[in-house]
Order: sequence, then C-alpha cells, then structure tokens
Amino acid sequence: MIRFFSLQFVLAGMTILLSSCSQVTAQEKNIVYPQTKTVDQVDEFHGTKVEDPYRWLEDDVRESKDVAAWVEEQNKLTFGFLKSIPQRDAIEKRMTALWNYEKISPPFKRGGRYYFSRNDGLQNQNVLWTQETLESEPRILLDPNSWSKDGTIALSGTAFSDDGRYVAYGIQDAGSDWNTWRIMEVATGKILDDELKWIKFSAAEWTPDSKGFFYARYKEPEAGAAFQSLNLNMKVYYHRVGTPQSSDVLVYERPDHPEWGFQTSVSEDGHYLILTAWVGTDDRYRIIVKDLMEPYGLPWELIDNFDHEYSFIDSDGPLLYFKTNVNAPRRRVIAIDLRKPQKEFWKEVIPQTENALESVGIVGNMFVCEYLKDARTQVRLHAMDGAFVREVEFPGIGSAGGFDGRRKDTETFYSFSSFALPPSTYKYNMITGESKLVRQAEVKFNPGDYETKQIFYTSKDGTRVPMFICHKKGLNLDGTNPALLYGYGGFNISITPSFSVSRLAWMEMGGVLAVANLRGGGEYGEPWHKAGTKLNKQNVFDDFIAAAEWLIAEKYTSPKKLAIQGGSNGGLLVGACMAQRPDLYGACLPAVGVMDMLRFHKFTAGRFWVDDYGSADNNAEEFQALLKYSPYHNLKGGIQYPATLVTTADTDDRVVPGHSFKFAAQLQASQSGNAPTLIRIETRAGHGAGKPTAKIIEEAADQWAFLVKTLNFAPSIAE
Ligand code: X99
Repeated sequence: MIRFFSLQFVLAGMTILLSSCSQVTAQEKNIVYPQTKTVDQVDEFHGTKVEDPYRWLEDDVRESKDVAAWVEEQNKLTFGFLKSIPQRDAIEKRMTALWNYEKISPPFKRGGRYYFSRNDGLQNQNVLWTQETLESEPRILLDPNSWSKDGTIALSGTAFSDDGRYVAYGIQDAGSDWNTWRIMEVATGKILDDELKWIKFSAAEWTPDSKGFFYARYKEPEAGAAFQSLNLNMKVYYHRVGTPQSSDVLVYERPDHPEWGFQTSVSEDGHYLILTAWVGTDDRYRIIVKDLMEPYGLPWELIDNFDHEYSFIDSDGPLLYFKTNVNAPRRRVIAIDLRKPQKEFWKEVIPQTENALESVGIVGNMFVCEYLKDARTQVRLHAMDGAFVREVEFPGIGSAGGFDGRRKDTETFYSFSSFALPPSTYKYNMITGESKLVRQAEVKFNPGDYETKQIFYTSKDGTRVPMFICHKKGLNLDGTNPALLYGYGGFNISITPSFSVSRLAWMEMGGVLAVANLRGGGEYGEPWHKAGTKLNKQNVFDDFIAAAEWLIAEKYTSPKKLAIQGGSNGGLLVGACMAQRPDLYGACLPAVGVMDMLRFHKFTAGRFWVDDYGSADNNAEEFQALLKYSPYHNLKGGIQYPATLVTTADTDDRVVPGHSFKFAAQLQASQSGNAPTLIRIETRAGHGAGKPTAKIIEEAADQWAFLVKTLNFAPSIAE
C-alpha cells in the first residue's frame, strides 16, 4: 500500500514528456499505431540505471484518464484490424458450434447429497446442481448466470456444511481474485444475510457442528488500490452463520510476519484445524495445529520453518498424514503423530516412486495418489498402512481428474480427457477396482480424425524435454503447416493433455498443436521445477526455443508458419522468446503475461513469485539475470519482430495489465518490420478464472483469425 502511494507521488512530481517523434508507422495495411507518450523515469538497481519510459501505463485504468484513453485507442486499432480479417466470423461461428455441447462435472457427495456443475452448452457460467441420489431428479442450486446480464459474475468456490444444511459460496466479480462469500440454505434455497468481503486465496472450512467456518482474509484496501496494492497481513477468522463479518472471531494472525499467508483445513473427523502458512508460490510451508475439541488450547507450530512442503491430507486420531518433499524430490506420504511430533518419530506411509506425486486424497479408506508419468496421469491406490493396492487403468494418453470422496465412500468419480478426446466421466468402485463409463461429452467432431503423440527433444544443454503433438491424421510433413506451440514453464505447474474446443478448432483448420513440457514445471518433481527458476530461468526459454527448432527441423512447420502461445508465466515465456529469437516465429500470442521482471513484485500477488523469479531489489545477481530476459527491457529498435497480439484484461489483479501495456507500447515503438503488433484489452475480465463463455470464444476467435492472417494461410472452416 505504502509503495503504491509513493509511486503515485513520484509520478505526480515527474515531468511527463510528450514524445516529440512522429507516429510509429508499420507498412502493412498502413497500420498507424497510437502515439504513446514517454516519461523520463530512470531507476537504479545495484548501481545500474534502467529506463522505464512507459511507467505511467502502470496506473490503474479505473483511476487514470490517460491510461483509459490509451486502452480505448489501442482497442480501437486492434478490433478494427481483427474485424477486417475475412475468416474472423466464420471461425467464431464454428467455435461456437463446437462449444455448444452439454458439460457435466463428475458428481461429488457432501452432507448426504450429490452435487455437480453443468453447462447446457453456451451458458456463460456453469450452474451448480444438486440431487438426493444419483438417480433422483436434479435441481438447480446456484445459477451465476442470473447474477449479471453479461455473465461476468462467477461462482468461485463452494463449501458444504457437514450436516448438509448450508452451502457457503464465493462470488467473483469481473475475474478479480477478490471474492465475496455468502451462505445459502440448501433445502430452501434461501440466501442468508451473511456477506464476507475481502477474501482472496482462501476457501471456507466448516466446523463439524455446521455452525460456522474458518477462512482467511485481507484488510479492506485503500480506496482506488484494490486491484493493484500488495496483499499483506492475511488473518484467519471463524465466521458463525447468521452473524455479521464484523463479529467474526480472529483465530490466527502474525503481525510480526505480514508476508505470511494461511490456508485453513479441518480434519474430516472435525478434531483439528490445520493452518498451512505460506510465503510464496513455492511449496514450502509451516504447519500450525489447533485442537478444536480443546476450547482452551492455543494454536501451536507443528512445523516451524519454511523449508519443505507439508500438504495436509487427513488424520486418523492424532496421526496426521502429509504429502511432503522431505528427503523426496518427487514427494511421498508421511504420518506425524501429534503425541510425539519430533522428526525422528515421523513414519513413511507411501515412499517416493520414479514419478512425481501430484496430489493425494483419501476415499473409502484408501489413499488415492495421482502421479505424473511423462506428464500423463497415473493413479495408484494404497491402503491406510501404505500397502500398494492397485493402479487405475486409463484409455491412452491423457489426463484424469476428480476422485473426490470421503472416508466411508465406496465409490468415486473421475473424468478422463485428452487433446482430441472430450471428457468422459467414469464411476470407480473402490472395492472391486472397476471403472464404469457413465457419461461421454458429445462434441460434434470425430476424434478418430486426429492423432496424438509424445516426442522427446533435446534442449540446448542436452536435457531431454517431452512434447505432445496433435493434429489431423494424414498431415504432410513438408514444412508448410501452420503450427501453434504452447508452453508455460514455471511454478511447479505441469501441463497435461486436456481437451479444449478452441484448440480443436485450430486443428480443424489444419493447424498442428504442440505442447512442450518445459523446465520450471512440475512434470518430474522438484528438480525439474528448480531447473527453471531464478538464475536458471533461461533454461525455460532455451527449452521453448529448442521445441520450435525441433518442429521446424522435423518439417512440421517453418518459422513463417509457426506461432507461439502462453499465458501468465507463459506470457513471459512468449515475450522473452520473441525478444531472444524474433526470427524463429511468424506470430506470437503473449497473454496476461509478466513482462516487467524488475517490478512485478510490487503489485498484488507478485511478491509471491520471487520464489520462481528472484528479485531485482534484493539480489544483484538475480537483478542481472532478470534484466537479461525481462521482455519489456529486451525489445530493441531496428529489429523485425513477428506479428504479435498481446492480450490482457482490465480487472486482472493477478498479473496487473500494466505489464502488457508497457510491453505493447515498447513493442510498437521498437517494431521496424511490417508485421502488426497489437494489444487486445478485454473489459470486465481478469486473469482467466470466471471468464464468461462468450468472452472466451470471442477472444479465441480473434487469436485464431490473427494467426490465419499473419501466418498467411487459407483454412477451410467447417460450418
Ligand atoms: C499465484 O500467484 C497464486 C497466489 N497464491 C499463492 C495462491 O501464492 O492463490 C498461494 C499459496 C498458497 C495457497 C494459495 C495461494 N500463482 C499460482 C502464480 C502461479 C501459480 C501466478 O498466478 F503458482 F500457479 N502467477 C502469475 C505467477 C506468475 C504469473
């Protein structure tokens, strides 16, 4: 907060120079870019001076008339360009037709009832349904489509009380990370007066008496700073149903450590509140335990350092199960006995395997362990004593998810999907191990027309990197195909094969889809993640560039027909790779990216990413590494940059849109070639979560139309 206002102060006192040079002109269709004013802002990092000519574009578009005018002008240019592309509307029409199928999540059981989310095809937001048994008539419980006309208010989370009486639910406005939580009585559909505000990065965890729940929140931000200021001083509260938020009970706070955040969990038996303290995006946690059966018992630190991951799974009496990376870079399951919590008494329940353990739940008194085997899902079941029971069989290359359940359940549901395989829902019998297909999404295309494979290529330093490739059968490897290369490469996040209508539309048009599993992700556990962080971040870009080179060498495509795409940390990836190898691609789609690596930590959740990126302020070596690849700082005049469509949104409070604004302004000023360099700014949308279907389709249609135009191909577009 303080930093934000001091920044405002600096800006107010600074001379804003209107750049005297004439308009930047690109020859293609005589694109005339809006003239973006520059300022003489210079910052010093460890003795090095760095210019930041577009600093003013960091101001919140709601607060600054100048930024609002810039956004309007850029959007006018961009949408004008996109609308003029002849195939634009046919692409949107086809994508809408493909999108229009019934989507139903695997059902899950809470408080004696079943719940599932459903979308009848093109509804902007999924609807939450409930039914008494799997056979009985379902009814609508929460329909976010009735909350706004344009579908921009979304359901961001749900928590059901153990007795089944209440559902607490999060409401997300315009894609912001800020959530307001409310409570509904399930039987009557009555919405209570309770309204909990300024919640982000938190769920609601009911106590077993169903009288209230734990949650974590931040203080109400200063006026005008809600979407930009740093998130500090998270506190844990207990909310009792039927009381105002102002009387919520403060359960835990650490004013001595404003940077700590907290996740709340209540053990399934209701005995313990487990607080997981975190300081960044790395999986390194402290664990604080509160005995809920002991009214006079204080919370105490079971784990008192941030050195390792301890993800709470559940408990058996005083025995707590955690997924951990202690002495196991690919993770394992341990049990800690609260009666003798010292490390020497910890017990290994499920040892580390050759595959990375992603998540663990307990259903039907068995551990359901989801692993990644070369970025594909593998699920193994273990008894409570750790004995291996069996593996769940899946049909081919793909991703499985679901497996929700409680200790006493004898069945669970999961869905399985892949690039050219829409999700199918299976019922899984925990006792017999039988999987039964219960629902298959009906998308109007033939999966048999497509082929998916996984290849391994060699990166710059010899590392073997996996990549999925999917396209229509019968593809000619003659170097002329349009290809889309996607990557993320960070934050221990694994990119697994999944179904996407927009990607299907791309492949229908004859496009090759390539998804590279770059370092920085979690595909092979902690070493793979760490090899793409801080001073090693360049490895991620090297992996992506090597993927592009492989696709070209193997004649899948050629530089002029190759597009690269990534969002968020993947937007950074695209930005860095286009600055480093502008010759290698025909088009770039950096979405909601982190583009200024010297200042990302000063806004909203940016501080948490120092775990992956390091910090220009704290460390001279890290500053040098960041300056070397920061997209905004590495665009240079006199270079022909590939066609670029930067995308962001006005209410992105995860990665503030100023990153994309500054990058686009610098790119337009640097472009010496003819290729269009445009920015598309979505309104009433955020980082991605909660985005209405209509906006998702419009944006994807714009991106594919941009690629058709700039990669210069003439697809046949199905009706
Ligand atoms: C986040 O910034 C999420 C923020 N966040 C935490 C949580 O750091 O929501 C955290 C810790 C513990 C519980 C809950 C939370 N993320 C999520 C990163 C990538 C992510 C992000 O959004 F790790 F997946 N980024 C945007 C990273 C760079 C660009």
